Amino acid sequence: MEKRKKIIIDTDPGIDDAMAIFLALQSPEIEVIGLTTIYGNVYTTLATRNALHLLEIAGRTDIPVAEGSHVTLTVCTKLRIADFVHGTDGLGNQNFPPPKGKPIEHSATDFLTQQASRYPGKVTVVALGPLTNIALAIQSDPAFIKNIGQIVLLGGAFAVNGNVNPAAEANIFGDPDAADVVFTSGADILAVGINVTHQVILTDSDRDKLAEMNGNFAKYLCKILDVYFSYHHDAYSTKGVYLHDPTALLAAVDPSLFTYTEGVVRVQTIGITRGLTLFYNRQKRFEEVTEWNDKPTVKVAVTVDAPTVVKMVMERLMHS
Ligand SMILES: [Ca+2]
Repeated sequence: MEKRKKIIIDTDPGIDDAMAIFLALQSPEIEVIGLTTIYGNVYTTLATRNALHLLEIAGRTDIPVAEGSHVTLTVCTKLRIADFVHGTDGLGNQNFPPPKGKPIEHSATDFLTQQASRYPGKVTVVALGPLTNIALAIQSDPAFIKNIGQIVLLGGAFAVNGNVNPAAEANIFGDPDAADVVFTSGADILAVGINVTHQVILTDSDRDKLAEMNGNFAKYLCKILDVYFSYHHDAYSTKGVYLHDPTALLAAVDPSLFTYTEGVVRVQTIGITRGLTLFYNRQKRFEEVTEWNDKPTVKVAVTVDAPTVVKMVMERLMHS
């Protein structure tokens, strides 16, 4: 049992976050030791409420929820909230009753640094929202980047257009300063961008199959997925939805489903390209000193075995 990878999911639930959380709980390879919350799809207060609610649906109230930052790393309160993608409640406008549980006393940042130092090298953070909490953990505890096993993050648009605007992907756009801190921190990082997750589509017919299942998770997800499917039909004309967060979660469960490249990533923090993730492949050695020099490298996912990812998502969420 101790061979199971310990996972903390940093999340802004969010419909695909809900799928990723359930998927994590259904994955025998990993042990979810906590959820930390962040704004993104909804404000942080609602993200915390939704995280508690999802654990109650799953019957896993033994898992602690630590509330994260309400503002960006630069203490900006003007946040971009994607409630038009996920519903105003973040969970498909179902107006679920409030959860009975409460978040723990510790902040997300404290929880992250404490767990990393308690199990050095053994904890993987799966970051499914803007990276504020992770950046705060890096800044508040110099040992965090050494103690944390790996940070698998859903973020960035590598050599493709973003999904907030042509430059930026939503999680990075949510807090570009935090993202740049994380990418240049020296921690072991695997970034899964929308160049990869846009290959992983849960189709309308997959969803119909899910609807026929009696499993607890399948039933619940079918209720909340309507809003998400409508948004995708309108915004992308796809016959399905992108499995952003579940795909990133599976990168922590089974990295062999992906190929990746390694290089330096910097994030644009100002101007019309704010939130742009720029990957330096190190194939040219530049004469002049650049902002990419002497920065640690990160892994960036390049390809994904999409059929297997979809199959795993379906199988694990069907049976519960
Ligand atoms: Ca998310």
